[in-house]
Amino acid sequence: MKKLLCLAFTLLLLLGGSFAIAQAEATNWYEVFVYSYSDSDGNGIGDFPGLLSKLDYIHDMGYDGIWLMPVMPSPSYHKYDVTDYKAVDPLYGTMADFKAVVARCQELGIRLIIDLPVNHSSTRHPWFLEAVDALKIGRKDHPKVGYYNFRQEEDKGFVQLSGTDWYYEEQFAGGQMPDLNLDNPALREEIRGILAFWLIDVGIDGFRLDAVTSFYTARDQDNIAFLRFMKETCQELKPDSYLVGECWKSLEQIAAYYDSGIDSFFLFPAAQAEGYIAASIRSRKPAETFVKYLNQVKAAMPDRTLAPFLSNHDTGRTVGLVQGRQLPQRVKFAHALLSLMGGHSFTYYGEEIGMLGSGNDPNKRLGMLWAEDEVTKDPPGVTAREYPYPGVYAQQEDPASILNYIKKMNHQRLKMPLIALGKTEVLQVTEDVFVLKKSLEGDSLYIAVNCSSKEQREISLEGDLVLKDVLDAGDAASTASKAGSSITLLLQPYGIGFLSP
Ligand SMILES: [Ca+2]
Ligand SMILES: [Ca+2]
Repeated sequence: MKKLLCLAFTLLLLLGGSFAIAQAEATNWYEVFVYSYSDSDGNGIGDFPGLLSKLDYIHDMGYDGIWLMPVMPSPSYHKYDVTDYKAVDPLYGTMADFKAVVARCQELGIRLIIDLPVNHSSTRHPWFLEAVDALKIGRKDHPKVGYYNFRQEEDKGFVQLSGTDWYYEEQFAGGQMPDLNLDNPALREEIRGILAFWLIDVGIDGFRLDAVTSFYTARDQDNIAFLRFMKETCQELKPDSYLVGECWKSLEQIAAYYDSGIDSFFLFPAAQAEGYIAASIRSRKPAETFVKYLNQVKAAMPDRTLAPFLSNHDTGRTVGLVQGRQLPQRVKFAHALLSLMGGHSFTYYGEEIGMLGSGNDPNKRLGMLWAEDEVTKDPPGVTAREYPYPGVYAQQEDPASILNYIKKMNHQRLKMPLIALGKTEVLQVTEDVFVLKKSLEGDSLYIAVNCSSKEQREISLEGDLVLKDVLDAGDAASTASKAGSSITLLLQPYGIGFLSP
């Protein structure tokens, strides 16, 4: 029996061999703000048990990775200023509640990463409080003073410590987030301990690294060196851990940061209103425009694992980017273009139901709309609150909803890993049609896309190809017919066909 099992396992390994890498990494990531996701105890604020109750939904939607915005104790609602790097905020629940989320993610095959803001701490972190107390009594050699960037002269980005002639670095306006001195050896040891705590003791799969270009202000090479330390440390602690960095910069700068060895960096140039995806959709030559951007990305970083996204907690949401209030098909197609960029795509919670968010930050972090009577309370400071499309439960019942489109798209990415992980080549492009070939280890997938919002398009491809699936934004289905050695697709407006040899 043991031998048989062993043989079956070997066969599985052999069969699965060509996608061994694909299965180990998540490609469909979902960003969750716990505060605004799901409330379990009726206080109106999202929490870990609430998130736990929605993990089956996330899994069912075809997401195989989750990024949680900061979960560590913090005085702010967004929690990007941490007071304890080895605990969870009691507002969200206990560590046991968090570990239940970790365990269920593991059962569902979902990779879980958390936000790690180590550019700065909270002013209320004990390290900072100890440092301040020490400086107030003239003890500038106190070990915790070395954890921060204190100096005695005024400078841009420095805030005066009240009652002293000392200033501390604070690069984010507000004075509540003092910059950590990442060169300090004792602090580096603390950080190693923090990474070990989460990866080993708690059992998560990695981190989203916040504000990586601010580690050392205007010193890219030092930032890259610190990121290399982070990657090497995580690798040592947990070889298959995953790190994704927030490098909110140009394509060329992002490409340079990949030299740190960090797995991925968010592809900011693809996101937001002026980004590749929204700009392509608004263009009069959408296919040409999108392909031009794909080629730019490929030229800048031919062998990197991309992390494209449309929107996140700091940006406007997709509905606003593509004037999608009245045009759900545009919202759907924006997500399809995101999916076709390749790599690990990141989708902000609520995008799958076409939530809206723009203006000040809290507006971009509204409660997830499950139903009219199931939504968390607004984060503090919200000035605009509008949900242009129905909630999750209503959209689940509607085959034409944005939610069901994204669900189908996510599952296509899981079934056809080449969409995310294949090397991309452009085979054809006209003003509003393009064909991509994605290849990996001898396998290939052809993807034909009609970027026209109104017209059907016919596309012929040579070779013995079979239509595997279609993705349509409207009611009519795209089709294919074979004639001799070629196949002709009839693609509906915004229709996509997937073919393989
Ligand atoms: Ca709650
Ligand atoms: Ca810094």
